[in-house]
Amino acid sequence: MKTKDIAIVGIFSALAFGLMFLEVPLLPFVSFLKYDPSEIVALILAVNTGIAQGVMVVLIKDILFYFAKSGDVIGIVMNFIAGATFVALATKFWKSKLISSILSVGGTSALMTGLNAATVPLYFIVMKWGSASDGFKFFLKVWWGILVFNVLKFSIDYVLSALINKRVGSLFGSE
Ligand code: RBF
Repeated sequence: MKTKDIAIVGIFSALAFGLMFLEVPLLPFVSFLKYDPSEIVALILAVNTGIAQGVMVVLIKDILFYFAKSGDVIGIVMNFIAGATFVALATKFWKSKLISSILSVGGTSALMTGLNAATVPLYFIVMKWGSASDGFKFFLKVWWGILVFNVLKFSIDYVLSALINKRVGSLFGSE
């Protein structure tokens, strides 16, 4: 990465970090899942400069948010895996919006729903909500809600990123 790339990653990370405070739960029965628009900033940078820069923005805003607000390792790691996977898949196939949107939204949502089978039981123990088996039973009840949350979150991110990028993409000398 050149000096200019590092400066841009810094600016975009600061912006994404700020946006992460806007987190809202989309579905009341899985309120530990929260939507915030910070991945939009990472995806716009990624499609204009490269996947590595976008993933760096997701990583830096998550580390900052962990220390500034959340203090929750499981939540922040899940947020990073979801954001990095989404940005990488969407950017890799960005030339075809149909393929890119289906692969990134579908792939990230399937992966995250699968990972939740393990992290929800773990989260139950950490939060003292119950045993791992209570957590797994809860997962079996709400797995489709977790899937819907992810599809909603990343569909919103994808559409807004594509729309905003149409207007600001030229600032990077592309699109
Ligand atoms: N974020 C996602 O984008 N997709 C997920 O599937 C997802 N699963 C999570 C599971 C658990 C148990 C926790 C605690 C968080 C998860 N998150 C997920 C992150 C969450 O939505 C939020 O961004 C973080 O907790 C930071 O506040």
